[in-house]
Amino acid sequence: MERTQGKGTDMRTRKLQETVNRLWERVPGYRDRMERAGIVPADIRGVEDLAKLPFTTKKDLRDSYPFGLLACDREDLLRVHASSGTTGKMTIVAYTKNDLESWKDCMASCLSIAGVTPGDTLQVMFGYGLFTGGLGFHYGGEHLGATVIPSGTGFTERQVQLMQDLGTTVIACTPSYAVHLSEVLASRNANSPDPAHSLKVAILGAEPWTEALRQTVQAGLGIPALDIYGLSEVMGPGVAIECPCQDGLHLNENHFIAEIIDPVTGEPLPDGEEGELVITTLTKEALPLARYRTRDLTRIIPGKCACGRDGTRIARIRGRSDDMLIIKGVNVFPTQVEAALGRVMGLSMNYALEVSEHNYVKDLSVSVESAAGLGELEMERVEREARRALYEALGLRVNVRVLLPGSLERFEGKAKRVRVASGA
Ligand code: DLL
Repeated sequence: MERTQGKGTDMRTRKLQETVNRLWERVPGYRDRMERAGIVPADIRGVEDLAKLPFTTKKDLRDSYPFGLLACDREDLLRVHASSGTTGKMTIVAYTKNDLESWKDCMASCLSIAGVTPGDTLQVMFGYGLFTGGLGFHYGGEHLGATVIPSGTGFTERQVQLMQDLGTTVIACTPSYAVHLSEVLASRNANSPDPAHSLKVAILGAEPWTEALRQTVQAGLGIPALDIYGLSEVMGPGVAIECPCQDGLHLNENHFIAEIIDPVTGEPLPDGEEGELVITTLTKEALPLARYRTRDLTRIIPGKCACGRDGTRIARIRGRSDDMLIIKGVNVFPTQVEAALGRVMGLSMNYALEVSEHNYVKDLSVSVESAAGLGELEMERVEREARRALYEALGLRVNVRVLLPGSLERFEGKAKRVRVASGA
């Protein structure tokens, strides 16, 4: 099958060559790797030559902490962000003035694809600070001409109050927080005014989520929920977003090239096949990245979207390759568990996974809250059905506990769904 990246325009070719030249001239570590691969910038004549370039990995960023991969003068930096990561050191990412302009453009264009227009009121419920979510949405929203409410994470009652009093039309947060928000809204007195009365769309991202979770959020809030993707290493939110067709995320092609590779061999895969997403930046000055291995698993969706856009589209992210659990030889992604639970009537989308180990054999336990108001018999029924749905989805027997609503922890930022018992 033809690969979408072959569609590179002259403009993209020029930007790619500028990026490769910049890396060659200003980032000794990357130049070394190009030399070891036996290539020079002139070998990259277009997007079709991309695969000649060496990959960049998270480890490269970590090893060069904080500024070893900088491709601009230190005094040209206007801002830094950081990704904490679950293992090891933080990764610092940095932006020049032009980088911040590009980011604003990317985010404004994403918001516009999602149907946000000047005059909308955007409530940003992502964390402000080193995390890129809050400030990414903030400046993108202002750039588009929206009224931005920088409410940040948590304080759900206050979020609801702001939403009601200021007539919020667009909310941005993690999918798991959107579930929590819809629960809080549902628990309010039915006779009081609906705080979500002005909402028209929810833009959700920063963690993997499924179609089942989308349905829960959409039913709870009564508005479409669209998926936005990004990562701090590459920029932050704004790399790709769904349009109202909800059929894959449109890549911001003025700024990025996407490839899908086999995570084991590193070989490029054709459109339609799932593998690891690799991103090359086209406009970044402070931290340009050639073939950055995101470890996120997805595929390029061939063909044109029903909205008419014909650029690169990626499917929703299934998870990170390092989120994959191996239980009794079976590969399990948390999103598979979420999708299976979503098929059982009477369950909520609040769940947690625990991995334990006895005699070198790993076991998976899933705890999930029921929907409100189930009797004892119904609790037993949903538990049986959840066990069966998980067995069918994973081919694995899983311990299941159905809990009363409100039993599990809620998260304001990225949900931490998996707990590994010590010793496992
Ligand atoms: O999560 C940036 C962001 C903020 C994206 C707000 C969307 C909305 P990091 O903290 O560096 O940056 O985490 C990046 O989060 O590699 C994915 O594994 C995951 N991720 C981000 N968006 C999605 C999504 C921000 N829509 C890492 N679906 C990425 C699935 C996502 N996973």
